[in-house]
Amino acid sequence: TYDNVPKRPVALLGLGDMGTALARTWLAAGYPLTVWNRTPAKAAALACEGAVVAASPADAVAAADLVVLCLLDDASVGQTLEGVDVSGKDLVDLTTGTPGEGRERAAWAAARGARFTDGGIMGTPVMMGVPASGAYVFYSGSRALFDAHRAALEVPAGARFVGEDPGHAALYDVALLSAMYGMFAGISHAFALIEAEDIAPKDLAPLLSEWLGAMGFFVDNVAERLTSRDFTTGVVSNLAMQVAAAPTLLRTAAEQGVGTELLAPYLDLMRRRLDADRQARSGEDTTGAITLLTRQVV
Ligand code: FVH
Repeated sequence: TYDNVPKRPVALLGLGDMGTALARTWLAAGYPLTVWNRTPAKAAALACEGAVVAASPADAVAAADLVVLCLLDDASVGQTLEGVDVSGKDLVDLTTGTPGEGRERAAWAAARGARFTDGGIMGTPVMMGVPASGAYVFYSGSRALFDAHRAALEVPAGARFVGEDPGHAALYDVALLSAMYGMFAGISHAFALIEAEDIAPKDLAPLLSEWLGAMGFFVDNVAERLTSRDFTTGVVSNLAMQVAAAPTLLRTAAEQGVGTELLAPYLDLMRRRLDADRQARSGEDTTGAITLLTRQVV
């Protein structure tokens, strides 16, 4: 789509696993690329592939209008850019951080005369530059920056701009990652249950994938209930039944000699929601339990 767009230089600071993968996609797409990494040895291979290796963060920043950061955490971004003149630059921070860190970094950049867009990468290094992988990046902050560099930003992965609040890219990123870890926890518990039996993990795997896929409708159901604030059960089994069934899940774990530390917290949340007003809430689904997490019980 962008074959006729002039390829303006890109500066990339951070050559860990992800930074190196990003670098290779820009080199492969023909972008003039300057790189910097705290440990210079990690830049050697990229130099052979066509990247210019900067001697310092300041030299890297000076080499391009678009400056991409892909470092370990926000503290390392602060350390790397300490004392560097970023005025007039367009900073894109692909380092994973919190929404608050994104907002503070945007204010930090604005105070130094730079535009800022934060990014949250939804993908792994091997997925970069592979459109079929489905990887993409949430961006938020300066829309003008995003529009000006969209072609370059879409080289490693898809680009989804989620608003001018510089905290929102991180918020979407962490929301999806948090859900992923909840799913990983459930999957881990399921495999632990069969561990002591004559059941091969590969026999459970397709059943688990199929079931998790079938439960995907739950996401939209929760969104509808949170929007309407009507937690009455619709397509999901009612809370009273689910709380009544929970001990069976816990007793099964005990029978199998499996710890319940991954499973018990959510079951307990459902129980607490029901116990607070059993009569009113037995006909709800599980969505109302979210209000216990946000401490805004309705
Ligand atoms: N790898 C992944 O699967 C995930 C996918 C989603 C997004 N994350 C985030 O991307 C950031 C970078 O991740 P990474 O995989 O490249 O991480 P590492 O391989 O550990 O490389 C870390 C780089 O950060 C440099 N660094 C660390 N501390 C400092 C510092 N104080 N000052 C300057 N640079 C620093 C480190 O340099 P060096 O150790 O090679 O000298 C690496 O370049 C990250 O936010 C993920 O959450 C990746």
